[in-house]
Parts: sequence; structure tokens; C-alpha cells
Amino acid sequence: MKLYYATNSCSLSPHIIANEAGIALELERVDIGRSPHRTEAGQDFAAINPKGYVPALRLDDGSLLTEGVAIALYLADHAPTSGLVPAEGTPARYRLLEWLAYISSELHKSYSPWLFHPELGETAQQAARAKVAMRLALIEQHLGEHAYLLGEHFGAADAYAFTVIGWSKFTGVDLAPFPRIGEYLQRIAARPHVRAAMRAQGMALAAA
Ligand SMILES: N[C@@H](CCC(=O)N[C@@H](CS)C(=O)NCC(=O)O)C(=O)O
Repeated sequence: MKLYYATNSCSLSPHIIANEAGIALELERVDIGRSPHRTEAGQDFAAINPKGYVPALRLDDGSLLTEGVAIALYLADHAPTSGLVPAEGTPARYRLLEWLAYISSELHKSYSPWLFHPELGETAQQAARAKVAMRLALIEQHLGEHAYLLGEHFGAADAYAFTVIGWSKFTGVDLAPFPRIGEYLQRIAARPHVRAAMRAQGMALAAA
């Protein structure tokens, strides 16, 4: 399988999940900072993924799977004993979907594009920052009762939350009011498979 990724983007999340699941991925970087977006092999990325964004996963049958949530489930379901996602049909599976939807629609899409593009204006940025802070407060509260989003073990939702909340340092989101989130991010950042994914995607690593 080949993952199309961009450095410091949401494509880190499926890469972490693949590493934790023991799935080897072929990687191709996409430069999403330029228009048109090009892959490192020089192809117009829109010809590969008409949606124009990462992550995109080329499956072994040649088809392309897009949307980070779908890719996360696809990869984790390939390693059912990894504990990254609860089994289909279990109550916990719906809790997983609840977290993935929350991270995707309430956090990911509040950070991006709003907080990555100051040219969108101060009013839009303030609104996005306020929304992010409200969403983080709920996670902070949850982490007072559980070590991870689905309980006491790292899973796919944590890979996604780690990726998105990690953008705080680029976007001026103040995590000081959320000390449990700070510890949570540090714990995840120390995982060898997380560090390997970050390194492979060209991201800066905090000291271990
Ligand atoms: N709905 C998509 C959104 C993915 C997305 O926002 N990707 C960003 C990077 S984090 C991107 O590639 N942006 C480039 C662009 O939109 O042109 C998903 O959840 O996978």
C-alpha cells in the first residue's frame, strides 16, 4: 500500500496507525504548499486524487482510498489484534466513531484551514481559536478520567488527536490551560512507532 502524505499534515495519523499495526507502507510526499500540488515524482496530485488533498492510500488492488477517518479504520481493521480499534458491532466501536467524527469535524476543520491562513482575517481566526479551545476543554476533562480517548490504551483516535492537536505549535493555540492534554501529547510522542512515522514524514522530533 502506498500513502500519499504531506509533512506536518493530517497524513501523519494513518502513518502512525500503520506503524502501530505493523503494516509497511510505501510513501510518496505531496507538496501541498504549491498549486498545483505535485508529488515528489512530479505528478499532478489532482490526477491521482481529484479531491486534491492528503491523506490518500493506494490499496493493493490499485484503487485509491481517501478521507483520513476511512483510511484509519481500513488500516487498523487489517490488524484486529493490535487493539487500535474496537471490533465492529461492539458498543466501543461507536465510541471510536464518535471520537473520530469529533476530531475530524470539530478540531481538524477548525485548525485547518482557518488557523493556517492568517490572510483569512482576524475575525475568522478568533472564532476558530475560540472553537478549538472549547473542543480541547472537553478532551482535557475526559483525560482526567482516562489515559486515552477510548480508555486506558492508545488507539486510532489518539493517533488522529495527537496529529491535529500537534498543530497548536504552528497555529498559536495555547495549550497551557490544558495540562493533561500536554502530558497526553508527550506520552504519545514518546511511542517508537509515532517517532518513526514523524521521522519518515520529515517532521521535527522533540527530545525523547
Ligand atoms: N476531509 C479530508 C481533509 C484532509 C485535509 O484537510 N488535508 C489537508 C492537509 S491536513 C490537505 O491536504 N490540504 C491541501 C489542500 O486542501 O489543498 C480528510 O479528513 O482526510
